[in-house]
Amino acid sequence: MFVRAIVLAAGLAVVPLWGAGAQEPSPITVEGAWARASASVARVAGAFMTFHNQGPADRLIKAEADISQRVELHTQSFKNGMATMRSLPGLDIAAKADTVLEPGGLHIMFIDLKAPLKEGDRFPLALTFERAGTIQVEVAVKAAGSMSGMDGMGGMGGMGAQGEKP
Ligand SMILES: [Cu+2]
Repeated sequence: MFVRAIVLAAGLAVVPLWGAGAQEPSPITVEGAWARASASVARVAGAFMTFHNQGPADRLIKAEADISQRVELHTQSFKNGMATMRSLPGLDIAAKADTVLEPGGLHIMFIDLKAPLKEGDRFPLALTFERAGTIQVEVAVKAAGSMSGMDGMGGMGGMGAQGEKP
């Protein structure tokens, strides 16, 4: 009974730390977070990035940023040559694998932008995972013409901060 009590206590001590996204290093890191610059009339923009997960399966359940009235998790698919998007309650993050958000697929959508996103801008984005807690990243805004985004962008400073606030 004594040993079991210690194990229980240790378990309880770890859970709140993870929930707060504090001392424990997150098993999830975020790389290359970028958003496409918006035309001055557009009220929406999408953001893309890669999640490296070294831990168990997780789920991205919330994204928050100050740049728009709403932030949603979206998936995009093509039907009869038309791109359609729909919002998801969460994005599944596979265990010990990379999950890629990219144009034409999964993305984070900013709806009712407060101001147009301009190339070279950066803004903070808070991502909340069911298990890993909240991770702060910095999103770099790239030219509206960055159609693929994933090509040749490696050295252009799209690396997001990870784990803790700057
Ligand atoms: Cu969308």
